[in-house]
Amino acid sequence: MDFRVINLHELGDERGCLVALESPKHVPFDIKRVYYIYGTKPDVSRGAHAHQNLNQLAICVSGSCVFKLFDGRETNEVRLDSPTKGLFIGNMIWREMHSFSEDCVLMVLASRNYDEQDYIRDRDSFLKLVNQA
Ligand code: T46
Repeated sequence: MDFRVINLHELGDERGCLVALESPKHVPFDIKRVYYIYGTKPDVSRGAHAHQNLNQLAICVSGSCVFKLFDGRETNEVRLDSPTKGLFIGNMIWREMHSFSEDCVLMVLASRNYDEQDYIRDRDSFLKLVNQA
């Protein structure tokens, strides 16, 4: 499955911490877009889609949440709970995010501009596409 956890190097001194993200040094694609998700209500699940052509790196810069990833065969769960933990997600991975903490700020770096046509939001269509590949 095209995902992996990337440990982000923390630069710190007596004043506190800093994480710098540069592509291609730390992020394995050119960054075209950044968005962040916060104020997610308790018990809410987000996502429930896949992307046809998009690489992303997700980081909980505050708080925590869980990504459930599915490639049509296997399911994996990754808990993001540190600003030094990045989750890279490639193409054709169905993702759902849940268990958001109240203070969660989920920042996502993306390789392409926003394009609704790139989303597969219907699970049956996703399953058909991955099973024929
Ligand atoms: C993903 C997961 C991790 C925009 O207008 N521009 C954007 O760049 C994005 C990301 C979203 N939007 C609009 C589209 C919807 O009207 O914002 C609204 C909420 O987006 P969505 O329901 O797709 O959000 P999530 O949390 O379900 O999914 C998001 C990303 O869309 C998706 O690419 O992989 O986070």
